[in-house]
Amino acid sequence: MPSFPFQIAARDGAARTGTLTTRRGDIRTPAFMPVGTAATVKAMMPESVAETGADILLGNTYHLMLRPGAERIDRLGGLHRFMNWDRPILTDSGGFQVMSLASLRKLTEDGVTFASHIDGSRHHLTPERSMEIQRLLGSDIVMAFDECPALPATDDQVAASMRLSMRWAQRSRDAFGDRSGHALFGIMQGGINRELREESAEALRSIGFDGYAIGGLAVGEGQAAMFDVLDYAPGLLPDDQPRYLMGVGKPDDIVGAVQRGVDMMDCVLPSRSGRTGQAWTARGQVNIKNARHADDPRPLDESCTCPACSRYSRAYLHHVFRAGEMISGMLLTWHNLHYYQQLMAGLRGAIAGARLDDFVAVFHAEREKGDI
Ligand code: PRF
Ligand code: ZN
Repeated sequence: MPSFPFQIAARDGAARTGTLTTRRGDIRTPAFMPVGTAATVKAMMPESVAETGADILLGNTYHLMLRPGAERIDRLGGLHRFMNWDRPILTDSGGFQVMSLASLRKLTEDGVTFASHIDGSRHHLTPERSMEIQRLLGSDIVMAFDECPALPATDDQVAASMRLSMRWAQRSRDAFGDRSGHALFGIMQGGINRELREESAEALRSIGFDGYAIGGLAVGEGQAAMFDVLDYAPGLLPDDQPRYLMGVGKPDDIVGAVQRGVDMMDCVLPSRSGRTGQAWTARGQVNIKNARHADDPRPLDESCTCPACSRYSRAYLHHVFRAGEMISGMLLTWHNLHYYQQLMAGLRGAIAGARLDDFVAVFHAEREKGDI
């Protein structure tokens, strides 16, 4: 029995819309999860994140184990209480972040030893320790401990890495045990190789998880190669359980992934790009730094109801970005998260109404027009 009931309300082609029910509230799918790496979605109050329409946040084992420490968060009542977010939290398991952020990494069958990117201190992370950290944090959806090979990689390297991740998936399952009210998701690897993806899916299905993630994509292979994998990978996973595509993506990546049967996604893009002056709208990307906005009294996006668009002009957003004011990152992050959640709501409505193809056609046509 999966820990969380997953009710699929409607389907359109390979796409699905439904609800994942947790003790901390419902997650409407397809769902976009904002990233709250260091126990905060940067530049946002948690109640504002909820107002954008987010049902669930992503947290990170790697960052929180280093600072402020999982045992400390546990003593302070868990991550939800610590960061004042009472809805569901999914935590990534740490291996992927070690490989992209830490130095002096040493990978063995047991796990990975590394030096902190913050102070150089030495740490060891294993499937068992990752499960313990995610338990101490109080994570609702725990991710299995995996390894994602850096590109470029040969088929032999990708195969060896995937098989290690599958052995770690079994150890994650064993260490997680039986925790009612908490779900454990497995992570498929295998790069862009179909046989390896099939082998990985089979290994995960025979272990048995509450949901299944597709890892190892959006790591530099490009959208066409990613979509080629997504044409078959979701279909290798149980149809009646949630499928989560990790670290994706741009709005058009999200739309393509949902069309191919993905139920959940996360990405730093809307929050990170908000802090660098990039806004996402139905008309594509807007760079608020650009001098053309300096005298523009119009809102960033005429059709958007977020605070940045309903209360401020492009000229103001341009000014505060140029002046380095903190409200710049706050307003653009709010707008970007709002836009992403509106996109997800649009996708859910279109799937429910069996008009996803029309929705996607309009999505692409609007972007073709460009920002005015
Ligand atoms: N594994 C884990 N986290 C991830 C990934 C992965 O493969 C990716 C790949 N896009 C992002 N985050 N554990
Ligand atoms: Zn807006």
